[in-house]
Amino acid sequence: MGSLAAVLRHPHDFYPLLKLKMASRQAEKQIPSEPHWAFCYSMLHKVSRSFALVIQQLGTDLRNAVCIFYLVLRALDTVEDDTSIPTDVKVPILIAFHRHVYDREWHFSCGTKEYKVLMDQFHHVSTAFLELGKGYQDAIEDITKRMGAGMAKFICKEVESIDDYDEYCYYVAGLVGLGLSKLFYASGTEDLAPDSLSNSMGLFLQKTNIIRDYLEDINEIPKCRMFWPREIWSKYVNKLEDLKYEENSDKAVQCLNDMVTNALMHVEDCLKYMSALRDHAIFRFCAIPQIMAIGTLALCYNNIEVFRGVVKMRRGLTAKVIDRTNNMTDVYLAFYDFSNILKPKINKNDPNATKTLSRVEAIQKACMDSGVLNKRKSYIIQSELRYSSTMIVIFFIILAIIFSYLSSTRASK
Ligand code: IN0
Repeated sequence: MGSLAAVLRHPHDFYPLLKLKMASRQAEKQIPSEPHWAFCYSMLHKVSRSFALVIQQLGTDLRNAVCIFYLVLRALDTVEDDTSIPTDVKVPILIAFHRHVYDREWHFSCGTKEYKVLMDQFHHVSTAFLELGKGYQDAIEDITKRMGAGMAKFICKEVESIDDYDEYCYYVAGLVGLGLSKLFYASGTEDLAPDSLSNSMGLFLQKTNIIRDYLEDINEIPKCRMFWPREIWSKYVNKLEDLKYEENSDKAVQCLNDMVTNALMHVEDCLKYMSALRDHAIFRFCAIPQIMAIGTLALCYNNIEVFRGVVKMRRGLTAKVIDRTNNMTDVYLAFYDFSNILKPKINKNDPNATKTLSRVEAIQKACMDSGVLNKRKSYIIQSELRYSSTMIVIFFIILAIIFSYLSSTRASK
C-alpha cells in the first residue's frame, strides 16, 4: 500500500520500478543449477536486494568472485555483529576466518534470519570459493585476514577519535575497496587503483551508512556498538544517545551536519577512482552505490528525522539511479545535483557552515572541471522537476474541467 502511494505521488517512478522488477525476475531465473552456486546467488539476492542485480551484470568469472567476496564479508559481519557470542569465542573466529573459507567442513551457527541460513550452510560458500581462480582466491583471503584482525581489534575498543573512526571504517569498508580493486585487476579488465582511492570509496559508503543508521543502531536490543566518534558527538551532548531526545534537537542536527561534512571529505577521491574505470559493468557496479550515498547524505543533512525514524532514498529514485547510471557524465551530474540539494540547507548559524559550504563547493568544482555539466541536464532530478510541473499543469486542467462542469450544471438548474 505504501509503495502504491509512493508511485501515485511520483508517477514517473513507475517505469524504472517496473524495469527493475523485470530485471530482478530475469536475474533470479539465471541462477545457476549447481547447488552451491544456486545457494550463493539466491543468498546474494536475499541479503543485498537491488545490489545483487548490479553484481549479476558483471562478466562471469568476476561476477562469481564478487558474489563469494560479498558473502564471505557478510558472514564475517554476522560474527562481528552477534552480541550473544562471548568475546573469547568471537575473536579467534574473526582472526581465523580467512582459513575457514578453504575448509568445506567448517561452519559456525550465529546470526538471525537469512544470515543464520548463510552461516549454517557456509559449506556452499567454501565449495564455490574453492572453484575460483587462484588470483581471486588470494585477494579474498588477504582482505578477509586483514579485516578479521581489524574487527577483532575493535571488539574491545570504542571509536573515540576521528582517527579511530577512519581506522574502523578502513577495516570494514576501505579494505573492501582494496579487495575489489584487486579482483578487477585479476579479471584483466582494469588497472590496479591506488589504495588510498580504493579506501575512500569504502569510507564514503560506510560513513553514510553509519550516519543514516543512527536510530536503528542506538535502539538495538541487546545494545549494539556505536560508531559515531566521541571526538565529534561530545562537542554537542554528554552521551551519544542524548541525540535522540527532543530537547536536544538543535544539538543533534548540528552533530549530524558535522558527521555529514566529515563524510563529504572522500567525494573527490571517489570521483577520481570512478573516472579511471574502463569496463561498463564494473563502472556501474561501483558508481550506483556511490550515487545512492551522496543522495542519502543530501537527504540526511540538517534533517531531524534521522533521529526519529528511517531516512532513505525512495525506491523509485533508487530504481532510476540503477536504470540511468552509465558513464562519468551521469555521475558528475548526479553528484552536482545532490550537492545542490544539500547546499541551500546549510544554515549560516550552524557551527560547521563554512566548512560544509567549502566541501560542497569543492565537489561542485570537481564536477564542473570535468567539462560535461553544461552538455546535458541531470538525468534524475531535472526529470523530477519537469514531471512535477507537468503534474501541476494536469492538476489545474482537471480542476478547470470540474469547475466548468459544476458551473454549467448549476446554471441549468
Ligand atoms: C560493497 C559496496 C561496494 C560496491 C562497489 C564498489 C565498492 C568499492 C569500495 C567499497 C565498497 C564498494 O557496495 C555495497 C552496496 C550495498 O550492499 N547496498 C545495499 C543497500 C543497503 O542499504 O545495504 C543493497 O542491498 O543494495 C555495500 O554497501 N557494501 C559492500 C560490501 C561488499 C562488497 Cl563486495 C561491496 C558494504 C560496505 C560496508 C559499504 C563495504
